[in-house]
Amino acid sequence: MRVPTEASFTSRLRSPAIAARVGVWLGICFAVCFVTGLVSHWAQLPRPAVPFPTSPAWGYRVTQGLHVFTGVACVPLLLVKLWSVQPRLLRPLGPSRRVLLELAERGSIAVLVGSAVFQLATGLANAARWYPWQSFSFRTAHYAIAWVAIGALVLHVAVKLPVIRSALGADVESAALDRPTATRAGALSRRGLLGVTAGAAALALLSTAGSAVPWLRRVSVFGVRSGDGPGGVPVNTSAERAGVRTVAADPAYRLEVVHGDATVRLGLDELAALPQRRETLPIACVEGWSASGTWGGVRLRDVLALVDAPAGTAVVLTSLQESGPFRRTRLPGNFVDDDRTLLALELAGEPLDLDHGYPVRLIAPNRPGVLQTKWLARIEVVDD
Ligand SMILES: Nc1nc2c(c(=O)[nH]1)N[C@H]1C(S)=C(S)[C@@H](COP(=O)(O)O)O[C@H]1N2
Ligand SMILES: [Mo]
Repeated sequence: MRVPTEASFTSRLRSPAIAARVGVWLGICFAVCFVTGLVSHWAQLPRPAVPFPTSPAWGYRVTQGLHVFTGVACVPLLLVKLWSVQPRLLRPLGPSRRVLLELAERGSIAVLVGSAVFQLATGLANAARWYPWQSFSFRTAHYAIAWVAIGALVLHVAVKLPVIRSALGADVESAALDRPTATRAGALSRRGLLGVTAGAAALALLSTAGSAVPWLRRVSVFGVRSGDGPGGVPVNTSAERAGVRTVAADPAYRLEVVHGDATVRLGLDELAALPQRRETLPIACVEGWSASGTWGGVRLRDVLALVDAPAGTAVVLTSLQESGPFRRTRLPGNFVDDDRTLLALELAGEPLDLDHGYPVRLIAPNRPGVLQTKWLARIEVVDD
């Protein structure tokens, strides 16, 4: 078998004209994905140095939807981009005084490609709720590698700026920047390939975005979650899976509210006797899906007033669920103080379904779904 060299690739489509244009789209999707990813990381910090805002209530729904769906759109863009530059990666190293420079350039490309593939693969697996890894935390790894990817991307764009500018400045079919052997007409024109690539990215986006945008639901064949589920809100972990079926349905259930030495235990009747509120707030999962619900229940502040909790203090919420990463969360003071933060007892005018967190769940504005703790057992005021 002959090892291919740069010269063995003869299609005119593998050109800087394509690489630069697809690169711009990929760069835009990557940048949106990076920034919204930082927002998501911030939203999930238990003790953020700068408080994550509680408004707008739908903010995280939008940023996380954008994060996942632009990430999905990156997949076809990255594949076409890699295909268009593949011959260049096989180019022999130049004269010795340039070897170091070229090694640095190729090294940065290897880091960029490796980290981009890692981000897209782990992100997709997470959005599909497939967790093949046990040995590392998804969030930590995805966050760390994001910085590697964005750093390598900025370096890559800086190094390629002259080529990018000439390629974008010339007509897409211009041969001025082509490799000498890239002369064979492809099955498509370059415009045609760009059209197909944009179409594939749009299709990838539309096929998943319906899990957040109701009117797209019917075209979203790959949307992980749709609008079905009790009260029009999908179920993430069921009560069965969380192992709480029996404890959650126990008539002896009491919600424990603790502040220092003060403890109150509230049954469902006592919670129902407190002033009832109604708020329309979304569940916005880190996996990208989201759905709005009208929740009824009591204000968290009203319940904390029963144990004389001062304003601005954080609470730790613990679920009846005995294990699992989402069983305990910390709710920062600005979320505790927000009037819209509820201990929900109802969804869409019906008692909360067992799978949505019956008897009591947290629902707060602009909070990642993963932190909207279900099947609450205990709320403790903390001062650290
Ligand atoms: N105790 C507990 N609470 C939980 C979870 C869980 O697994 N256990 N899943 C979280 C996640 S990831 C999401 S997206 C929301 C989903 O709420 P829903 O199933 O009512 O839609 O609940 C959150 N609360
Ligand atoms: Mo989630």
